[in-house]
Amino acid sequence: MERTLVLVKPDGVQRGLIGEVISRLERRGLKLTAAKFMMVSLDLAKAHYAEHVGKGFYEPLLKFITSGPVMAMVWEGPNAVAAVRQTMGKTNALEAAPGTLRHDFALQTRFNITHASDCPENGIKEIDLWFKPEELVEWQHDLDKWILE
Ligand code: FUP
Repeated sequence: MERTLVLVKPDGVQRGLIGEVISRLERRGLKLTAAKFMMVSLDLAKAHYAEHVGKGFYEPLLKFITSGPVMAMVWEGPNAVAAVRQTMGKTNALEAAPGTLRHDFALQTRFNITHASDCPENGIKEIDLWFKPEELVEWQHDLDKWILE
């Protein structure tokens, strides 16, 4: 089953949206596999956003993601990466479809509430970066029989 890393970023935490994000992913039928509430070290932030080194928004992005606690999670399900990205909406909240988290709770790009892995390969890499293997919980999601074909 596919897994994806989801972060409720410092703006989402400060705005009291952890529950909203979790609730939407639960209602969607995805399965929570790991979660931790944590401060992000500069090293972790740099590793996570390595692809953006040198871009104009890189330094402000590092400052933002290390500015307060984040809720880091792993969610699992068929096509979990695409499903979660769909629930989040486009990176720039102004382009996010109505009903998506970013549309409903954000206006611009930096303060866009959540992060979610953008492809299955990055999902694997990011989960490896943020979680130790023993932090991933294997459990039976009994509702799967009403959600998964
Ligand atoms: P996403 O995969 O949706 O998180 O988006 P990106 O990996 O392209 O960007 C990572 C983060 O950088 C975004 F969530 C917000 C920030 N960003 C900006 O602040 N300005 C930009 O022009 C692009 C991204």
